[in-house]
Formats: sequence, C-alpha cells, structure tokens
Amino acid sequence: MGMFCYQCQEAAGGKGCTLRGVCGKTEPVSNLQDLLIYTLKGISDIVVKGNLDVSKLGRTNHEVLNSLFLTITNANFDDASIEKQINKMIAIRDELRKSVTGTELHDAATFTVDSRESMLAKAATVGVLSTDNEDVRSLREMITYGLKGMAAYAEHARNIGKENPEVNAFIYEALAATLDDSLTADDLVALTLKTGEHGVKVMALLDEANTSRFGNPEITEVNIGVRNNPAILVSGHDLTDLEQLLKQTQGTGVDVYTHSEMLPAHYYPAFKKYENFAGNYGNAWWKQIEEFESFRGPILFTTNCLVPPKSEEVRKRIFTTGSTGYPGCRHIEADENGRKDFSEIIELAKRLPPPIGIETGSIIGGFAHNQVLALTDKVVEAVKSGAIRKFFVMAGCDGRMKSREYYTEFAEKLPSDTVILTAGCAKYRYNKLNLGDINGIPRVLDAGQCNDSYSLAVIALKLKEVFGLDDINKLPIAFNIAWYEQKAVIVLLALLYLGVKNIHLGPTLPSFLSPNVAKVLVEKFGIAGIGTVDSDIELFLA
Ligand code: SF4
Ligand code: SF3
Repeated sequence: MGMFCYQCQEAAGGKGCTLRGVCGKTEPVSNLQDLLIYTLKGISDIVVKGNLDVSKLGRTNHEVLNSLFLTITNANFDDASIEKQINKMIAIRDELRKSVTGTELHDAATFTVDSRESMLAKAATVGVLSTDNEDVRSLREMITYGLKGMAAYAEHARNIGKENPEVNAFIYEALAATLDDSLTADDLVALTLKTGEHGVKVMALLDEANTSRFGNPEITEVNIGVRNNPAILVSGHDLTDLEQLLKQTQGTGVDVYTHSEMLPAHYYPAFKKYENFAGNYGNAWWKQIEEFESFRGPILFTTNCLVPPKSEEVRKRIFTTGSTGYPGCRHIEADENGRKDFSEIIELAKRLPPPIGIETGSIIGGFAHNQVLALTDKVVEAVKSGAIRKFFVMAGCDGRMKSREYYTEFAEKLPSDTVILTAGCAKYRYNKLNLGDINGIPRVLDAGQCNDSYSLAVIALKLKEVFGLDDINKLPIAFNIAWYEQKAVIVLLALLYLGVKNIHLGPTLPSFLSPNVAKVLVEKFGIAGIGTVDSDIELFLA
C-alpha cells in the first residue's frame, strides 16, 4: 500500500518518504501513525462539537498528548505499541461520543476497525495525501506538526504537574479544524499563527515547570570525558525521568551520562548534587550509532531522537520509556504514581564495562533567561560599546545531512564581535569549537534544550525593552535556524507569532510547504532558506 510522510527535514528527495522512512520508519508504522492522528482528530471533533469541558478530560488530555508525541520523528518505531495506542484512543473516543447526541460527527469520530488489516486499510484512506488541495494539505500538516511539538512540551510539563487548560483546549480546536473542509487557506493561515501563540504558551509553561522544580539553569562547565565506572547513558528531553534515574542510581556505583538533548540537564541546580552525574557523552542524536558502541553500557531513551540500532548487541542495551519505543527493546512503564522502576537498567550497567572515552575536556552552558538577564548590564554595555556587534540565534536541531556542515562553517566564520545564542541539538555543530569570549561573555551561549528557545525569546524581548525599541526586529539579532523534526516547527511558529521577521531556515525548507504557502511565509514574514556561508554572513551583517 505504500506510505507517505514528509514531516521532517530529511524527507526523501526533499519530497516525502514513500517506501520506508529515511529515519527508518517502516510502512506499517507510518500508516498506523496516520490512523492514530486521524483518531485524535475524531476525538477532537467530538470535544469541539459537543462543547465538552476540557478541564474535566484529564485522562483523555494526557493520552492525546502522548499519542501526538508518539508520532514525532524518531520517537516510536514499534508497530505493536502504536496499534495498542490506536485501540486505546478508539475506546476513549467511543466513550466520549456517548455524551454527544443530535450532532453530526465526522467519520474520524465514528469509524470502526477490528483487526490490524482493517486498521491498515483505513489508514490508507486518511493519511497526508487524503487532502487533495495542496495548499490546504500543506497548512493542515504544518498545524498538525506544530501540535506534535506542542504536545511534547505539554507532556514534559505535565510530568512535573503543570498544565495549561488553554493549551489542551487549543489542541482539540486545531485538530478538529484540520477536518473542516469549509475552512479556507486564509482561515488556516490564521490558525497557523494561533498555533504559534499557543507554542509560546506551552514553552512558557514548560519553562515554569522546569525552573520551579529544578531551579534556574546557571553557568555550568560540563565534563565531556569519562570516568572508570559502569554507566548508563540517558537521552531525550524528559527531566523527570532523569531525576528518577539519578535517585535510583545513588550509591550503586553506576554513573549517569547525558547524550544529545539531555546535556542541558547539567545546568539545573537540582541535578548538581548527584555525584554520579558524570557528564555528557558524545554529540547530537544522529551520532548515536557509533557513540552507543563505544559507550558500552545501557542507554535509556526518554524521548526522541532514537535511531534504529544497527547491531543486536546495542539493541539489547537500549531501553525506552514514555512515548518512545523500538521493537525488541525493553519499555519501562510508569506506575499509577508516575514512578518508573529502572532497576533492570542499573543491574545491566553493573555487568557491563565502563564507557570508552571519545573526548576530553568540558563545554560550557546554562545561559537560559534568568542567567542571561543577571548579566544584562554587562551585555548591554558590550552592545553599546560596540564590543558585540550582533547576536545570531542559531537554535534548533541537528541532523545527518552533509549540508549541515554549513552551520559549523558559519559559526567559525562569524566575526569575533558576534555572539551565537543557541538551544536544541543544533548546538553540537559548533559548541566544541574554540570561539573565545567577548569581555568574559562566551561567544556561544547555550540556553538549553529546543524548548528553551523560549529563553532566547525572553532575552530578546528584555533587550528590546532595555534599548527602548518598539519592534523586536530592530534589535541587533539575526535568526539563522536549523530544523529537523516537529518540535522545531512549533518553535518556528512561536517565533513568527512573537513578530520575529526574516528568519533563515535550513538546511532546506520543509517539504510540507506548498509553493503558495511558502510564498505567504516569504511575503508575510520574510522567511528565507540558506545560501552559502560567505554570502549569508555578508547579508546578515549588512
Ligand atoms: Fe521520512 Fe522524516 Fe517521515 Fe521519517 S519522519 S518517514 S525521514 S519524512
Ligand atoms: Fe534534537 Fe531530535 Fe530536534 Fe530537541 S533531539 S532538538 S532533533
């Protein structure tokens, strides 16, 4: 039956994956994910048409977030767990439908399936290509991808006990709108901006959740070498999973290292007290194939980005939790209190050799809003004196494509009176270069994970106020952002909502933008792709 997915930057041929994902996603997984999304749209149709009180839908809200998260690139490759989730969501949907009578509901709210075959047959009729008009399809998908990113951040905040009812309600509203054939392209452009508005809300929510629970990130030097103890590597973005793992490994002789997007955990005061929290091992997600070989201990995935392991030996060391999954890897479920038992991972670690060092030294980070605002006087002084000419926001994602070498070269070639503001795994393209500092301010300021792009927006808004400007675009800040998966989509939409113009997006523009939708983004927001490093630097500094 084939598949069609174009949700990430590595979509095959810049158009879409049709046989198997470049990410490794198989045809059944892709199609089951389409059906899961369709089921969520059906639930949303019921919630919206039935005017249901979202604040009373606790379990449904949680399962909707979890389902959206599960379809993010590199989160879940396990067809069995996606099938299970579809069945769960259909049961929730059918229960909810009982409270709505006398309203005509969409097929998504009523369809039935009774086997894997019938699921796949249904999936073939509801995927991305089931919307004929390419502009409507493009906008519907962009909104859906933004919602996936939003759901991921909402889920992390929820794990810390923080929710925003407006965000939950918006997810239903927007999902339901993607079923509504009466909406015009203009309506959907407006809804896209509204998605960005709620993107700001969800990132603020997660920031509040993280900082209230773990403290404000502070300037921190993170060791990138290794010690001589057995160890567990933890990847993904969920800080509550990390906290539980650190608690459970205390006194066991097992160290914990971060990988990729978990690096910024070191910046939080709450984690500094764990003596076995040893450092960061390796680089961005796509380097995991080689880095997991040399790590030698167990690996825990709390969220994306998981790459299908090449060897059986490594696969046996991989554990998943939350929305992640991979066939044959042990999945750790939370109990009803959210507690996860990681003892199996800890016991395995004890039987395995310590990691082989691949680097030595340290990297510095922790420049989230609270820390940077504490340095405001110094920063403002450096700008006024001309010591800092311009800031470059280079937040976002990293990825496999060779064209991403652009970002390393760009960072290297930027003049020495410029500062890079970063967040997300994009940083690994330049965070180990020796770019020096300006009057004690490092030239690469890492705010944290991709959601901490919110910090960069807070910093920009503060600078706008300090300099008495009426427009964020008058600040000496340029945006040269790298994207890969759907969290970057919500970050981008949030920046657009905040009024940021002339963002350069690379290494390629999304395949899901139709020519007309791309034109709107160019004309309304000045969005552009990337060119050569030299021409772009010249353009940015002009
Ligand atoms: Fe292809 Fe990306 Fe979709 Fe994977 S997530 S199937 S690489 S477009
Ligand atoms: Fe990276 Fe997947 Fe996007 Fe959170 S871990 S930024 S790509």
